Amino acid sequence: MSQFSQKSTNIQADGRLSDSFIRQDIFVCDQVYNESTDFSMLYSHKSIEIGIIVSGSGIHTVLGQAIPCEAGDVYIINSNVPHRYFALKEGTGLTVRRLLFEPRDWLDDKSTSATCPHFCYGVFSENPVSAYAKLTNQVMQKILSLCDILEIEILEKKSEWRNALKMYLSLILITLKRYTETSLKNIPNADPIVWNPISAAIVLVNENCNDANMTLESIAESFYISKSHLSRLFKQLTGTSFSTYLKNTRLSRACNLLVDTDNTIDTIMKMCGMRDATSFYKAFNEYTGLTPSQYRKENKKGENTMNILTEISETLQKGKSKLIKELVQSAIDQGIDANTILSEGLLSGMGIIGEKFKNNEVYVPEVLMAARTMNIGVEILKPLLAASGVSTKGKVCIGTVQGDLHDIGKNLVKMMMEGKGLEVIDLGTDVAPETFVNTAIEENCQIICCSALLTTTMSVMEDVVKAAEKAGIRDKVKIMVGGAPVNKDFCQKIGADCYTVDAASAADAAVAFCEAQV
Ligand code: B1M
Repeated sequence: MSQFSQKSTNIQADGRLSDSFIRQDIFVCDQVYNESTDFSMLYSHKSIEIGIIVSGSGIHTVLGQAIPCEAGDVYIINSNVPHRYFALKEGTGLTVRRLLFEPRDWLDDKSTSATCPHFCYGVFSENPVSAYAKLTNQVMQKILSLCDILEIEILEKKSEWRNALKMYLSLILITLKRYTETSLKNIPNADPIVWNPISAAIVLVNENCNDANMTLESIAESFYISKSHLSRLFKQLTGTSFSTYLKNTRLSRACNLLVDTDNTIDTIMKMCGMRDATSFYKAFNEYTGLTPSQYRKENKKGENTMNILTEISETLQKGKSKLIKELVQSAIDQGIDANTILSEGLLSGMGIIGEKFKNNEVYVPEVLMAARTMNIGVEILKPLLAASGVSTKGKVCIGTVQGDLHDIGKNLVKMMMEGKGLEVIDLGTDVAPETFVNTAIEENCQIICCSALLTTTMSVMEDVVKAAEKAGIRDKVKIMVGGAPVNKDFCQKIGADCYTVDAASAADAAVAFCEAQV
């Protein structure tokens, strides 16, 4: 995406949240900040935003003022305040976990009033624009795990989800309120008397920038203040003149419309309140360095920019589970083979997340979201990966060994085995050696399949072999092992029967075992 784009999905044109009254996402900010970054490139929406920097460091621009930020920082931004995160230099980025909500949607008027010290506006008692807190690692983990629960509530919409959301959001706010009181810096400190008309003017511009008749004068009139007073306040607070702000907001909207819609350039020009083509083309070129059609060509997703498999990989890394469904389906519709979608899209994204996780560039919440996104993508591929209508060739039990909670690989192995016509009993994760063995006895399984992802849990596989020997079933049951840290030597060393590197070969090997027994 170009540095001029400021798309924010789920936020409607009027700045409100579209499908849920709390929205949360994780995004990586890799666009580089430079001194000339202008005010109109900042986001502003009609909701309060909590931004948690989970990794990296960069610049947080609030009202055009650049504030350095790093992992562990939390910002709470009041409604309508233009702000945005940027990377410091090319190739670096910061990851922000963001929560957006409209206080009036979930609290009564009394609690959301500026005088109520407990809830969101209480956070802004010191500064109407933003509040800042530097969190200790422990508090950060607490907030992130509350966000995890929120995410699950939002996704699953459990029966009492609204109440649950309210409760978790309140907990987050109360914790943050305490920490912002001891905050290191408050940025930028704006006087409400100065800030409020400017905030309102910004909202008006954002909502009505398609109106070619909108002027500083008409806005000043609607607030019963003089044009020169508004103009002075605007420049003083934002560092940008009103006319530049208005023009750039229109151009920024034009950029988004060029990328997000197939409207003609003429229609887009009108939708952005630009009066005539000559001045639009000139201003657009000054703003982006490109003509509108060049801009569209360079930035429009799909055909010529991002390959869909790369997009799947990137979407998985960002943990966008809703979007992954559409992308995987559209890759299938484009005729891309399911195995390719799995390996070059989903698994490739998971590999990158794994590397970042190793290097402390992302943390458990991001990995969890990526894992969930992976599972959702795999669900769509499932019928294609598994050959249907094959009669049962044998029975196996499978699980991730005790102490280990990783289940993506195990689930893939299960799916592939089912696809090959095996009946699979899934024991889940954290499975004790005795559970594998007892299940094999009770269910008459020909194979026990053990998966492990941690070097510390690999040794449990040897315990499974020993437990099978102890129970006297070792000659009746095959033991298969797999998972990233496992290899052939290890398999032989512990006395297991078979190691395979991936899920497909595990399924082939299992079928071969069962057929040999018949
Ligand atoms: Co964890 N994690 N994780 N993690 N995690 C790894 C494994 C790690 C390599 C990351 C890293 O540091 N680079 C590292 C292990 C280091 C080590 O032991 N050498 C690690 C760690 C340290 C941890 C925690 C300890 C982190 C922490 O809490 N500080 C913690 C442990 C929790 C626990 O289990 N007790 C933890 C937690 C998690 C999450 C919960 C956040 C999440 C798991 C979510 C889930 O599974 N539902 C998670 C994830 C997702 C990963 C990575 C990023 C991805 C694993 C994965 O699903 N890969 C992983 C890094 C990485 O692998 N790049 C990492 C995709 C999957 C398809 O591959 O499972 O290998 P895999 O399966 C392959 C093959 O191995 C084979 O088939 C599949 C391909 O077709 N296969 C078999 C698998 N089982 C088989 C069985 C067979 C045959 C083939 O026969 C029976």
